[in-house]
Amino acid sequence: MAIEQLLILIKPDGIKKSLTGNILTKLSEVRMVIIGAKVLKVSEKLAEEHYYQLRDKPFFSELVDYIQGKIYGEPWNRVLALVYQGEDAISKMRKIAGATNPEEADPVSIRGAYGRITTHGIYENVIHCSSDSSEAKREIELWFEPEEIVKSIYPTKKVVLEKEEKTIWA
Ligand code: IDP
Ligand code: MG
Repeated sequence: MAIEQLLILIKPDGIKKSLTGNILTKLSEVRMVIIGAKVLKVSEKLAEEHYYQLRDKPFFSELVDYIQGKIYGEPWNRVLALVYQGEDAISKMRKIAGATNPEEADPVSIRGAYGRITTHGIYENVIHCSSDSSEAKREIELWFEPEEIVKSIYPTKKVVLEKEEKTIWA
């Protein structure tokens, strides 16, 4: 069995329903370690890149709005992004997450217990969970900078940035 890492997102419906604690408790059952975590507002570009494999689906634009929390507005329009690592992490986490369609998901899985299908037909299934190790690598590299992860997981390189503007504490 391999040591794997994966991206978990607590989606805006999970944030709005105040499920962060419940979801983290559920995820902790399989004893993976958190190696990265942050809260962020999802840009349209990030949303589209994250779900690019679904770009031809009829629900794509609603899905892009959903992951940005547009329908909820402030202060729910954000996600909690986490990188977990551990033995066989992806299949273990997917099992606790449950099936994509919350109505078909095991009722004790996260999606089965907390998800719903909206009247617009979007599966609001409260978390995202990478589905294989190549998708996990693509997603972690999309959502996180190398220095935001407390372990070295993928190859990195050094670049010198000039004239880069940065906000620091005043
Ligand atoms: P996954 O999240 O279980 O990996 P994907 O097929 O990658 O499932 O789909 C990404 C997200 O798009 C789902 O979590 C769900 O929110 C939404 N979604 C997927 N398929 C459908 C569908 O048939 N109808 C409505 N929403 C869907
Ligand atoms: Mg997927």
